Amino acid sequence: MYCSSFIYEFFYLGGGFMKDKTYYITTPIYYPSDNFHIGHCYTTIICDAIARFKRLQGYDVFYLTGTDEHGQKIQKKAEAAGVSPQEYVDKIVANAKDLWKSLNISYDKFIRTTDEEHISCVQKIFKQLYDQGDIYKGEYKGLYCTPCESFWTESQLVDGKCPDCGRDVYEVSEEAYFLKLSKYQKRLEEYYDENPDFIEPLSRKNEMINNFLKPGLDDLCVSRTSFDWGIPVTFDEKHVVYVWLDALSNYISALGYNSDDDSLFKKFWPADVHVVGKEIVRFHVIIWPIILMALNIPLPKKVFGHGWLVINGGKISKSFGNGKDPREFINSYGVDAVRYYVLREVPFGSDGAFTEESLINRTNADLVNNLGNLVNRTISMSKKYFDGIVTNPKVNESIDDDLISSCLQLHDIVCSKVDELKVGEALQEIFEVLKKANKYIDDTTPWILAKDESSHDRLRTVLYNLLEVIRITTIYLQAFIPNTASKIFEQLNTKNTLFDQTIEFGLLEENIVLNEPVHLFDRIDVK
Ligand code: ME8
Repeated sequence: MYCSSFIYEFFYLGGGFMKDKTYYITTPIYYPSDNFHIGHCYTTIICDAIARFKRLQGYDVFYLTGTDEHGQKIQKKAEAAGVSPQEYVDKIVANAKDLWKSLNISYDKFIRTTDEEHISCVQKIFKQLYDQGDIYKGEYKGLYCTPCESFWTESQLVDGKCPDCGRDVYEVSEEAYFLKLSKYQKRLEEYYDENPDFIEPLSRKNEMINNFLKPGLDDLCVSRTSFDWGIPVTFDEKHVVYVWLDALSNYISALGYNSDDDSLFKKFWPADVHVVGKEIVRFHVIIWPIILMALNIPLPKKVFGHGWLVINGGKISKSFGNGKDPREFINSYGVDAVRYYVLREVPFGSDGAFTEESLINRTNADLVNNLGNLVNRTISMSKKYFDGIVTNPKVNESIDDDLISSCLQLHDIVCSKVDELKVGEALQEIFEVLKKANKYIDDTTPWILAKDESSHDRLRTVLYNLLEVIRITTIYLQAFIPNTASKIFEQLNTKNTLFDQTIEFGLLEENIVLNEPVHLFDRIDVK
């Protein structure tokens, strides 16, 4: 007894040998039917900021993203392009990885549903669910468009015709396997009741209950025979696994579930949060939990459904063709301006308009006028008046107190905002403190203190306080705008950049010499 509890404490509760705090965060796996647009960047940047923040806090983080590569749509796109589906998706995945690199996305794994481990994991899941009676063979009835070779449901039709080509559709049926969702409905409802934070924001939970659970769940079609770009069902080879069972399983196949090495699964599952767009919340809070219940696996702790970036009132999307290549924004404004904009502009959970004008205004107001100005003024004055040598003779005045206490209060505020996934609000709080620091410069008038030798010690303290605010806020900013944060640390020349070193004011080392000021952001002219 003594021994086992000792082992438990040593290995799992921070004996230093193994990290005890884990955090698993995922984005949806996107369809590589076309190159990604700023909407995909939105989810991926938000998850990246949260993952980076958790790493700063000392969590052992696993950040997963990837691509959902099977299905009829991709098969058709590939045919139209005259290449095999695999060649088609390979090209888009290479482009996506390059995009994530240019946005500094720090994912731990990029899963592709064409990965061998994923395929074998899904095949085993399908077989197990079939063997235990949760999947059964039936008949799939749908409306078929012959020229498009596509099945549609009644609600997808436009004026009773194929939504793709506008031609007539015919009722047809095909043999298919189904997952018994209805069997698990009651357990799912109980799970929602017992875990009030499972679906966020709350409005999405009410929508799920009213629109899907109350009318009663229909069993889900999980295999198809009318196309073959999918994972073959091992015991009935004319069938391929139909999208959502394949796609959702990525969250556990990526961790080695059902493979020879499931150590990551043991370490990181259940996920702390699946972050998804609002249109796919229902798959994540109904189908996914039911698959997991059937497999006897714990459910993820949270599914967060965020709103959409919209242009002229409509969702930015591949099919609407209004998704500009995000690299154009990165090239014009810089990676951190794009990251900052998507993190700060839209309250997480709501829809928000994406306009280049608001990106420019946000960059000028916050990054140029506030952060850039503060860092540049402070470092330049330290260089000019004291050759960049940092000292603090502690000639304090009451005006310092508000700045110092606001800066120290940030720790709790920012941590709890990130825990609530309110990254925009976390940034807002940080930038409020930066604004106070700029005002502190205006109020303490260092250029006047500099004129009188007897005020030089006060001037040293003023500059020290400013540098210390910059040091502390930059520790947080590493999660959101990592390139800029490293440029600031380079100028500060400090070693005290750990997360825990935000809770004490005065840790900037005395007698270090600041490096030359570096311009952080250019003002952008409104077109
Ligand atoms: O749905 N605003 O893939 P998908 C905000 N493969 N986010 C947006 C957005 C916008 N305008 N447009 C896209 C799929 N997104 C499935 C997912 S998961 C097991 C399978 C983001 O390529 C948002 O996260 O259509 C949305 O949920 C996702 O991209 C949809 O990507």
